[in-house]
Amino acid sequence: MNKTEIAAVLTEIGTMMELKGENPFKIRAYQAGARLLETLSEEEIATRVAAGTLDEVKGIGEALAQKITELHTTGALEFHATLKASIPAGLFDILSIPGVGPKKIHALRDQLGIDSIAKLQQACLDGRIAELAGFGDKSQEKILEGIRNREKYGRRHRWADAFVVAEPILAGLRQLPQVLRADHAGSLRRRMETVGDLDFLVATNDPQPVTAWFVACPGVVEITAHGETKASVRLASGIQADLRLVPPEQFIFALHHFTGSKDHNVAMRHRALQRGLSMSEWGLVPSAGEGTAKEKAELRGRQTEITSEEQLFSALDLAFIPPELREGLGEIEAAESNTLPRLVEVGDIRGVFHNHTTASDGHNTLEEMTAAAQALGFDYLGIADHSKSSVQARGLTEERLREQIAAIKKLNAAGQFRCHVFSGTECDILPDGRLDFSDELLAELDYVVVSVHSAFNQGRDGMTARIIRAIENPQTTMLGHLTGRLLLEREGYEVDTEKVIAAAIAHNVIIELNASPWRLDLDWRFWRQAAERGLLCSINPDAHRTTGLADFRVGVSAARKGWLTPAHILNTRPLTEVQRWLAARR
Ligand code: DGT
Ligand code: CA
Ligand code: CA
Ligand code: ZN
Repeated sequence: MNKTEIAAVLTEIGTMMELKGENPFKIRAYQAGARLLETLSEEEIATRVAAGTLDEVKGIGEALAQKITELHTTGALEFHATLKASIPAGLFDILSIPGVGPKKIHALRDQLGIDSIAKLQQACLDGRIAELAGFGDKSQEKILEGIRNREKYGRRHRWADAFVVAEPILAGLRQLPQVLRADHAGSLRRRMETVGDLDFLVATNDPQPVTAWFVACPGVVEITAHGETKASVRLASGIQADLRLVPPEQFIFALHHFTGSKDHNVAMRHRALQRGLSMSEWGLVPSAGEGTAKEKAELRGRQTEITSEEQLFSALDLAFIPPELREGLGEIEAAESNTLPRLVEVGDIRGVFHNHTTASDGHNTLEEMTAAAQALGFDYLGIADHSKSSVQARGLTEERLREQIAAIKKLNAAGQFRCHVFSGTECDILPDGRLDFSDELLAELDYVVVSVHSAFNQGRDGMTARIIRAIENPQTTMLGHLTGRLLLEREGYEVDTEKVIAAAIAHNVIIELNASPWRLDLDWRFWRQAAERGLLCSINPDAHRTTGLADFRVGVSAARKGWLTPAHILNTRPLTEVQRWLAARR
């Protein structure tokens, strides 16, 4: 196991001990041990495990050292497995509700015998939670809302979660000898931020073995339909998946149809009708009663020539519309006049801002993050650890930030990495709109991301004024996760997004497209108009570990849905241009 995986096990042990109401000192030892471990490099951990010197690290006792060693060498820990088996599954379910941590869950179980979400909901409805010490009316209401959201959100999945499930299934389908072509369709292909179910489409002349493979593929827990040309399953992750099978000459029409969206399809069919054609998942044929028999025969002949979506769009006198744009929001008009944007692509991104290290709540060191950024081919990496008010994220004090600035200077000067590192901060926007660090300190940085992490309930006007005040600060370079939403977990706070966008444009401040699959904030629906009005975007992975850097790709998908081109995005620019742009802002 690597250090991040080991740390996750230690943290989970701490959580489970808290659920059981065990000794707080012991609990803290595991939590602190997990954090400490992550500040060490992988090499140091490996060396110390081999030499048996882990317990010489301050904060790692003998018992902890032994457990880390067991995890590092065997990848498992009996103590952890036994502990997990002793806890009712319902308690873990309750953990997924915002606002109820392990300590509170222990109290709920201890005092009211609650060990499932159903019992918790009933206790809230009876008003029994409000009466408990440490809870009250407000937290009872919040728990109820959390349970309701869980039901509402439960039917959908974040895009990235759906994608990792879908990829191996598509790869498996493509390997079957009977499968001539296969692709994703639906919201996954359109790169919606959340996905209801997966849609697969296959071209084949021999469907039976393909459906047989699909309903038996790994992860299937239930077969909900199994017909000749269609099958549906439920997967272990809770995701449902549809497979449709068509003869090869229908593939492109079906792919277009099942990619959607419905609104896009309606507009396309309308356009086809205006041309005397009837468009469906089966094909593009002359509509009944129109055209001569010769014309119809000619069109049927042409249909067999349609083997790509480019050709399909072209048959309706349209430029190819990328799936991300097929939302019925003006893409057909733009394709008709050949004014579709040259959408940003993964390969356009030259570097990424807003990333965390072990200095705050990240899981990898500055050097590890830089090496990972370089391995992704980036020319630059922006570090932006939390500021001092974000205590729960171990935000940096002034002194520690100055140390980090010096460490980054040293790293750049050493020439160990080709990838340049920018010194930044993710500076808290305080409840009154002031920033968490002084102007003098902020001026020492290459760039400043400002974000709201506290006092979410100020109301629309209060929050809008607060954020705009932060935007007006001359030290601010970019605004982080504008609404604070966590997809399928928490709605954003109330804020007048349009006003904030206008203020950012007026003050030449960037708004980030936070590329974390949990956030994708600012939402793609705002970007087209905002960019037209002059807003500059930065696609920021908000990475908290080396693997999180790759999330920039999810951000590129959202940017594409927002009609953004490379010119709208700071981090498509080469290093020297970015340096010049940032310097001009300081
Ligand atoms: P989802 O699964 O809720 O995230 O969204 P989609 O877009 O994947 O929807 P889904 O799985 O129900 O259907 C896939 C596509 O098939 C959809 O985007 C468009 C097409 N489609 C399905 N039903 C209809 C329909 O009744 N009318 C039209 N025009 N298209 C449909
Ligand atoms: Ca779907
Ligand atoms: Ca579907
Ligand atoms: Zn943040």
